[in-house]
Amino acid sequence: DFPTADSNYHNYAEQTAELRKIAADHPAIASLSTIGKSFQGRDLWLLKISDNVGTDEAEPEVLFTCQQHAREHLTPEMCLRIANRYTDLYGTDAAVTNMVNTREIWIVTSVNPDGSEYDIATGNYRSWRKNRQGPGTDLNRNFGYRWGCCGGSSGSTGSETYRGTAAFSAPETQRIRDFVNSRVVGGRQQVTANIDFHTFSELVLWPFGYTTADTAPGLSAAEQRAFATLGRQMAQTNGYTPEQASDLYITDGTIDDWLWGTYKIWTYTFEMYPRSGNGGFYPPDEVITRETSRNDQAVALFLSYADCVPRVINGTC
Ligand code: 0X9
Ligand code: CA
Ligand code: CA
Ligand code: CA
Ligand code: ZN
Repeated sequence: DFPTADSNYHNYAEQTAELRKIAADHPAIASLSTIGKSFQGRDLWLLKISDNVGTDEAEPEVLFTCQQHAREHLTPEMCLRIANRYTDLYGTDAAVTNMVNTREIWIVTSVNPDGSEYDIATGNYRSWRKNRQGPGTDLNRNFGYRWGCCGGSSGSTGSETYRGTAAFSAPETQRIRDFVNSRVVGGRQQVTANIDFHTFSELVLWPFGYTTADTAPGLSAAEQRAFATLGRQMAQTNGYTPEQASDLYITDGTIDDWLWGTYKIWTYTFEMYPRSGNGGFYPPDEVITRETSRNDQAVALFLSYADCVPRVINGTC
């Protein structure tokens, strides 16, 4: 489990219990299901939050994903904070109520529960990043858009950025792919927007990661401007640095390139606290509330534009 000093972090069983409690306490607006199982057979939980939660309504769908990377334990806390806020504050906070009534919010609190449980199993952190399939695959290099194209991942099994044997060779990325594919209804992708939470460096990143070019096939200058404008506005609220993903370093096979490249889902990667420093993956549990609440406004702004992100540059949808 987590070291005693960090016991306020939620391990997998505690995340599961918290999600069940949220759904049980708010049955009209929250419902818990699973998108399938991890390599080792853990459920990948999916919480839906919306008014008339049992009905698939014609509302923009927004997906929040956390903990692709095992050791990034602050990120499931971020997803749980969103889940708690958008249920507990329903009916009292006007902005929350409005978003719950007009969006369908999907939350996956841990994409990589096998890796995260492995990371804490001995009571001493292991700095584990990948999933637990064989040598471990970096889930954020295993998605099937320009997989392995551009030197942004590794073919070596021992590498921290091992891309796997094929695109979507990891059960966990398959489950995300199948869920997102399942949201094509009447020929139209219902998910309009995603934030994928990571740690660390305090960044707001937008596509593409596979190329340093600002625009590319499937990413027009106007779309790039919308990405950058909303990215900068969100970064204004949390003090993160906004930039294109490839400004950090080239990556290929990441979730954001796949979501945008395949479906034009407006997707951002947030790299949370801290900005830098040793022990960056393991901030003490005392910072959880401060560093997750730091993103409340950015999340609210993001949700408010989920009906039409180009609106941020006076564009239309
Ligand atoms: O390398 C990653 O996957 C992310 N950094 S982390 O330290 N959390 O592992 C950064 C990914 C940035 N690139 C894209 N999002 N495309
Ligand atoms: Ca502590
Ligand atoms: Ca609804
Ligand atoms: Ca819907
Ligand atoms: Zn990460």
